Amino acid sequence: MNLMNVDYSTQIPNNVGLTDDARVLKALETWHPGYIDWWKDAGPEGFNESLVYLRTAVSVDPKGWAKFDYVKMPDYRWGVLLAPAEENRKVPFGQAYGEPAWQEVPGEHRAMLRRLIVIQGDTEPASVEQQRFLGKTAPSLYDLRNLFQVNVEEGRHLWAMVYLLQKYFGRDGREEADDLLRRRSGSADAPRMLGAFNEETPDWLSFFMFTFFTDRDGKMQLESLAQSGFDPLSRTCRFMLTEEAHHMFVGETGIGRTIQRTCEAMKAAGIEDPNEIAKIRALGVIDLPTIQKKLNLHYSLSLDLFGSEVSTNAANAFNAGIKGRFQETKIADDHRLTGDIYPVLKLVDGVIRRVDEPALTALNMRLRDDYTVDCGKGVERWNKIIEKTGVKFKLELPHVAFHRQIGEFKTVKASPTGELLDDAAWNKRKDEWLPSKADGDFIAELMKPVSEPGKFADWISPPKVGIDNKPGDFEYVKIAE
Ligand code: BYC
Ligand code: FE
Ligand code: FE
Repeated sequence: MNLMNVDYSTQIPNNVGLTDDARVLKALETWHPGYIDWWKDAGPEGFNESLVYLRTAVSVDPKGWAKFDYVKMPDYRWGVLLAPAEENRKVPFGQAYGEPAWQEVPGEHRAMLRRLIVIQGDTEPASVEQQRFLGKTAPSLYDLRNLFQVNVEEGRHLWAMVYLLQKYFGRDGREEADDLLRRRSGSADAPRMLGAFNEETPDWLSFFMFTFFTDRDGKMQLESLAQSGFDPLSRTCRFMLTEEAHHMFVGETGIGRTIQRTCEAMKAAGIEDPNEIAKIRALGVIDLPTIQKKLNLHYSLSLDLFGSEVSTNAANAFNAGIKGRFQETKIADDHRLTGDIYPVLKLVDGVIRRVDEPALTALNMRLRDDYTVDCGKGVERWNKIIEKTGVKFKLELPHVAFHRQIGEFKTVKASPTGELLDDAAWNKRKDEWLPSKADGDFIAELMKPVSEPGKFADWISPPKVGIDNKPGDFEYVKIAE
């Protein structure tokens, strides 16, 4: 079989030869009903009978891997897809640098590898759970379809990790696979593993921020795992990254269209000052300072996903050849990092300072820095949209010490510019920097569903082009009554 193409003859579409792997096929088929139960219990509420115009992977050929068609979401063909094997691939970093990549789990790194795969797997269904109710308030059928596309693909990412667990981790892999369906975002007794995945995604502005900032953490983490010396993980993550691009597109264009609409409404009403919040809100659009607050929230929550700036876990994973750096193979150094240093922002005697740390323990910080650069480019593109309308306002990423729950700055309070504050000063000003209850109520009021083909809610501009080049009035979702 050509492993570029996907085998649809089994219940679980795949390009990993499941027809010849009875044990794993059986394990996945046994897991499948629980997954469908999870989807119905925790996935998009109220749309399981609707026909959604979705893309499904039919190949892993970068030149043409997807087809578009109407499907009911529970019938979506969630599959196990690995990017093509790279011939003679070598472990690209760590102590085993240059040795042939592993096709089986190295015994001594089994626990670490399992933990990373489980954490990665846990985030995927968590995001679907967080986005469960958004379908009820979608600003258009186009946006509704994009939400569902993201949701089914996050579901597929769970399948991707569950395949690795079932194939390579025997009995404990099976137990972990079951636990991935048992935990729930925000649950008191069985929460999801990482902080940001237990937060709410209450409205569409949050959804767009989440897909811009949190899916981008996904991109960075997948990029580092795609470097893994454990080849099946590398190939799995490489294909997931192909899908991830669309998730970040949804976030970036969603915010871009919101900004566009706000600025146009301000101009049309002759409002020059972006801080005339009441007047701007009266136009039925979201004022830019509130968008900045949402940005502050989602960026800071996502920074927490990188773990501590200084981490022996990160050093161990790198030494072991399990988790590399962003674009590891493009970096010109010895890929072992013994003796190297990296500057880390730390809190030293109550002051934020850059301190040289061993590069190996500073890997989380390095990945987070790469992430910040990537986020910054998107923010620049948003600012271009504002600038073009003539409105005087600039969105900015807050300082990394702002509003942190994990790492160096979790014990202090800092303003978005990185000024350290006492509790009293923080409490007095935090509503200027993070969405307040009143901001949430205002946004919630705007969230009225629009389900007529080609129509959009008043707070957001239409997209420039349709999905799969469809015309503006295309019926992306045929909603079942
Ligand atoms: N919340 O050495 P440390 C995605 C724990 S998103 C709660 O600082 P390490 C997606 C940590 O477990 C990408 N706990 O950190 C996006 C450890 O506990 P133990 C998901 C946290 O291990 C949108 C302790 O604190 N993938 O795909 O170097 C939609 C000290 O840890 C948190 C991955 O994250 C937290 N935020 O790095 C859908 C990749 N942070 O061991 C999907 C896999 C840390 O002492 N995961 N802790 O009990 C990893 O690479 C690493 O586990 C982390 C943490 C980067 C997350
Ligand atoms: Fe994902
Ligand atoms: Fe994603």
